[in-house]
Amino acid sequence: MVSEPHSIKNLFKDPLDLMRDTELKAHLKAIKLEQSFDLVSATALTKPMTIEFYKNWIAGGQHGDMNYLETHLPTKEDPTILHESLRSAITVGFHYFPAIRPYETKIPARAALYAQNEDYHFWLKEKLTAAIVYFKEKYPNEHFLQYVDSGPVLERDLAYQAGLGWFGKNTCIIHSQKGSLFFLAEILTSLEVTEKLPLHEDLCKNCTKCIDICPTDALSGDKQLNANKCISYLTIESKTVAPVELRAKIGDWFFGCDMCQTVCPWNQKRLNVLLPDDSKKSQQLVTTLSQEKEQELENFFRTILESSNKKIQKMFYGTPMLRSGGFGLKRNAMVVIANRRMTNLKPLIEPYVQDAKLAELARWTLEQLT
Ligand code: B12
Repeated sequence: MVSEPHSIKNLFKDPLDLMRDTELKAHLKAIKLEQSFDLVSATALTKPMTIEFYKNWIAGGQHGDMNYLETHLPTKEDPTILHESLRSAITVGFHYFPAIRPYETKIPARAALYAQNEDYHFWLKEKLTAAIVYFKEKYPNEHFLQYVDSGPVLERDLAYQAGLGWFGKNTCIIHSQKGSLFFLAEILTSLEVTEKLPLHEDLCKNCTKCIDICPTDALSGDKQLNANKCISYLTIESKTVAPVELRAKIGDWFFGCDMCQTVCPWNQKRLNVLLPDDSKKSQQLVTTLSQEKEQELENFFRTILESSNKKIQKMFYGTPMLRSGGFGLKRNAMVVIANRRMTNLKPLIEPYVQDAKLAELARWTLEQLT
C-alpha cells in the first residue's frame, strides 16, 4: 500500500550527508547548527506515502475520540490546502531526552519522558521561527509556515520521506543513530525541493520487544497502534475514563507512557548512558519507590485531589500536563492510586463518588483500596 518512489539505503546516515543539492544542504546545516536540531532534512510535499494507512485507521475507529484527526484528513492528504504556494517540507527532529527544557518542579508521578520538558509546542516553535528568519533573509519572496504536532500535517510521514528515520513497529520514527526519543516539527515552504533522499531502511527486523511489552496490547502488529488501548491516549488525549478492563494495565503511568520506546534497542545507547536506573525501572508496570518517594507521590496526589480544576490548570500552566486538564489529571491520579494501593488516600477519593464525571471511577478506586 506504500508507494515508494525513493530508494531505501539510508542506513546509519544523517540525511544531510546524503543530500546532493549543495545550496539547500548548506542552509539546512546552518539551521541545524544554530538551533541545535538533531536531525534536519527536506522533502517535496507530495501526497503522503502512508495516507491510505491513515484513512483505514480512522475508518476503523482506532483514533478513539480524537475527532480532530478526522477533520485533518483532507489537509493531511493535500497540504496545499493550507496555502496554495506550498511545495516542500523542511522537517526536523529534536530530542526530548534528556530533558532540554525541564520545568522547575519535577513531578513525583510517573510521566512520559517528553512530558518532563516545558510544553514543546511553544519553545520548539520559537526555534522554527528563528529558522524561518534565516530562510526569509535568503529567500525573501518565498513562503514559510511552521508546524509542531498540533497542525493538520502527517508529521511522521514527512519525516520518513525526508530520511529522518523509519516507521518502527511501535509506529514511532526511529533513526539508527538518534533512536526515537525526539519530537518532529516542520517548516512547510514554497521552495522547491526536487531531490528524493533515500528512505531509512526499516531496521526493526525480527524484533518485537515493543509489541510484547505493551501492557494494554495497544500494538496489534507491525506499525499498528490502536489508540483506544494506548496508555498515552488513555492518560492524555481521552476525554473519558478508561474502560475497567484496562485500568489495572495502566500501572502507575500518570501521564503518557514510554514503554514501547524505552524497551527499543535503538534507544538503549542514550538511555543507558543517561538514565541507568530509571530506564530499567520503566520496564515495570508499577514502579518500586523508596518510602520517601512514595510519600512525595502521596502528597502530590493529595494536592491534585484537593484542588479545583481551575487551580490545577494554573499549577500545570506551561507544562504538557495542562493538556489533560483538572478532570484528566484527577482521573489519572485515581487509577495510579488504585494500582499502587495507596490506601492513605481513601478519604480523598470518597467525595468524588458524587462527582458528575468521576463517580464510577471513584467507586472502582475505593473497591481496589479495600
Ligand atoms: C494522535 C497522536 C498520538 C495518539 C495516536 C498515536 C499514533 N501512533 O498515531 C496518541 C495519543 C496515542 C499518541 C501517543 C504518542 N505520541 Co503522538 N502524535 C499524534 C499526532 C498528533 C498525530 C499522529 C497520527 O496522525 N496518527 C495516525 C496514525 C495512523 O499514525 P501511526 O499510528 O503513526 O501510523 C502510521 C504508521 O503505522 C505507517 N504505516 C503503517 N503500516 C505501514 C507499512 C509500511 C511499509 C510503512 C512504511 C508505514 C506504515 O502509516 C501510518 C500513517 O502514517 C502526531 C503529530 C502529527 N501532527 O502528526 C503526534 C506524534 C506522532 N506523537 C509523538 C509522540 C512523541 C508520542 C508519544 C511518544 C508520547 C508519549 N510518550 O506518551 C506516544 C507514542 C505512542 C506510539 N507508539 O505512537 C511524536 C512522534 C515522534 C517520533 N519520533 O515518532 C509526534 C510526531 C508529535 C511530535 N510533533 O513530535 N500520539
